[in-house]
Amino acid sequence: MGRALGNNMINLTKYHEIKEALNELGLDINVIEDQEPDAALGNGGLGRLAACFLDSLATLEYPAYGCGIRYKYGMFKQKIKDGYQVEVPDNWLKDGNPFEIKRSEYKYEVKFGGYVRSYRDEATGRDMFVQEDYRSVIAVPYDLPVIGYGNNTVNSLRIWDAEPVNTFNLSSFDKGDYQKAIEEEPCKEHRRSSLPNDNHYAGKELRLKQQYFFVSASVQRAVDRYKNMHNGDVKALRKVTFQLNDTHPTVAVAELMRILMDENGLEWDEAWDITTKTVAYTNHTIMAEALEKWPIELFSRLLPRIYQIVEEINRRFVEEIKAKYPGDQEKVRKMAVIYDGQVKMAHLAICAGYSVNGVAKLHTEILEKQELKDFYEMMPEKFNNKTNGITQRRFLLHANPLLADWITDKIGDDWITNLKQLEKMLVYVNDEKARQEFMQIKHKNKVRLAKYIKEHNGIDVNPDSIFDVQVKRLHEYKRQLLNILHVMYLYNEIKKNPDMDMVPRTFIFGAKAAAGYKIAKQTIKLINNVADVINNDESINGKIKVVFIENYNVSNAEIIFAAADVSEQISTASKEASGTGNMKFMLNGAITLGTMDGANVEIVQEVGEENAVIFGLSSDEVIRYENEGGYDPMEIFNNDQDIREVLMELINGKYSKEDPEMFRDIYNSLLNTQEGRKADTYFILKDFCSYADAQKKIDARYRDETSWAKTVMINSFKAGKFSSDRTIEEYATDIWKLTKTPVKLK
Ligand code: NBG
Repeated sequence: MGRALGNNMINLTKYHEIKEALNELGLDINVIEDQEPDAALGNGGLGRLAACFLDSLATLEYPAYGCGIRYKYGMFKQKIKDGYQVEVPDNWLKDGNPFEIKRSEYKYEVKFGGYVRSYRDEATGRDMFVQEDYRSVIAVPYDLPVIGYGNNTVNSLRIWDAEPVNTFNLSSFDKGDYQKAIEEEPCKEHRRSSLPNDNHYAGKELRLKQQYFFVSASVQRAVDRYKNMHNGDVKALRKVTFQLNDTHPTVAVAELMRILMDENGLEWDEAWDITTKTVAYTNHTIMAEALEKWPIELFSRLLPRIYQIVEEINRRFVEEIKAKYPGDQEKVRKMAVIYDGQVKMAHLAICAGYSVNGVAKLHTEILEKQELKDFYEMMPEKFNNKTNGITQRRFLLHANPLLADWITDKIGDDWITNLKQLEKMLVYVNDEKARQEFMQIKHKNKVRLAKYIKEHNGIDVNPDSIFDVQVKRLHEYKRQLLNILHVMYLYNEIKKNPDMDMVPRTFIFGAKAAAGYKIAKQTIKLINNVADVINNDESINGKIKVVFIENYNVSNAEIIFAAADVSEQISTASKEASGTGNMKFMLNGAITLGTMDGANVEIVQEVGEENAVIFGLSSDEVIRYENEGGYDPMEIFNNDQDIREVLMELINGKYSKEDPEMFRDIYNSLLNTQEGRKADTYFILKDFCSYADAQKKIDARYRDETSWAKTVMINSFKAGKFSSDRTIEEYATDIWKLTKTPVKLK
């Protein structure tokens, strides 16, 4: 979520007044805002997208809740020590949180473990199921108000905390197992810390526990609330949607079935009819390692009743597959919810959901043609695309007050709730004075970032250099490595040719690596070591500087986006489902240097090819190599002198005098097939030359001040499509089928 104070003042439309009042008191609003810790309840684009959606839902007055966990420790704080990432716990609640309201009146019990006892209910003649000998946790909600922009609508982000059950688990206690009953303190782990992986699923039991914990509580509450408002009638629940944000909350499918059948007495068919009209699924990645699959043993031990229900869903679904494709066992193997000893959460979400959407056009096409092909063939009507967006309230109005005020002076403030209005600014692209003003604002924002970098990293950067920025989670597919290898190459070029004519460039990185992701952490160390060598080499006259900004988070991101000239969006084509940083850079007037991946494709479509710099393999080419082979990075290494030189520097101690072997793993990952993983899985060497060319184009284009200003202004003013307001309107209309005028409930 980032910080709440600034955003709340903005959405109450009182930011300017409060700022002035504080000024009169001799207080600086920024200093006050800096006192608040970021609520780091997620870990990357997936979580921040949800935060933007909440802002848009409230602004558009749609009644919606965000549901999550009140983690005691959020995403770790990153310290850089000696060039290495060190993870420090983020105790964000230690001084209390003024932006939350505890709602003890909405407590729920969540049950884990034990076994399922069944009996026949003589009165109804139905088989009933009860969980016995379980351990339970009490889920207590805290509501964080989500304020709509200037409209008196306040929605809630509801995050669940875990408290111990007052009475001990009775059956353990009866068996004299007192020690067991008190020792386990089952509540703690359910909210201990957020899990730091982005686009990677580690299969930890804790994760499934946390998922069921908050999903069960949220669904129980939603059903109760609905019944309270509809005279106890649960049957019209289909008016509600549970929009599953990736597969993480997919256990909601079975939990809803359980609540409808076991607690409300519905028959399977009735419950299934409701469930399949209330659940919808958004897919956020095609990365194989991100797909959640739970071993049956773990799943059924932790959630015995839920497992029974999933088994029955699977049995019926497999029947359907067989009916549609008689004799085709391959289809069953590829599509079943339970197969090979595993429960496949994406398959559960698709088979139960009434909608399946991707998060950018290209991503949705890849889902339909590749990853989810069989499902698309069987139920094409469920599939649709909802290209991601960002909220301009945080990422322009709050993050970049100079630009926001300048725009408002020119066209009024309608853009705050209708970002397409920015197109009215396009007339200023051909206005010399306006161009100068735009670039002066960019310059001031670069000075602001330079100050931040000086204070936090102790490095002097030149605001007249090109600020070339890559900030996002560290992942091999995002290819921070390609960026830093190119910096190493450029450094070699300058050393060979000290008079080389180039615009000074500051390469800025910011990224957290998952604590257990070795090669990602090694990449951070490499960036810092390269920075150390280059920044201390006076012979290059400050032509390049490299900065790694510690602890990249929502708050410093706001400062970074506003100051960027170049937006690095260089993922291996097909791997980045959408990206949202790309949109934040664009909105603030940066040019995209990127591959044709994720939402970059649509950004280029909006601004025109001439207003972006595109390079590298296309997603089709990548997918073809992956399926058919034919790529050999060693061939490039052997034939390209510059690339070989750079790669040798990974293992000759140039950037690691104390230990020349320090970057051996990175070197190996590029050149050697290891443990079933192909050499250079992410096509870094393959794309290197075209990336270096693209970088040359950036240099050349920046020299032409007029045309550069035009380009970055066009980027900003054509960002209208990428407002999360547009995305949410699409969800509301196409998926949830909500009416345009929301009904105000008493
Ligand atoms: C991420 C993708 C991004 C995308 C966000 C939001 C996961 C699983 N996926 O490309 O990698 O922008 O989701 O959709 O974190």
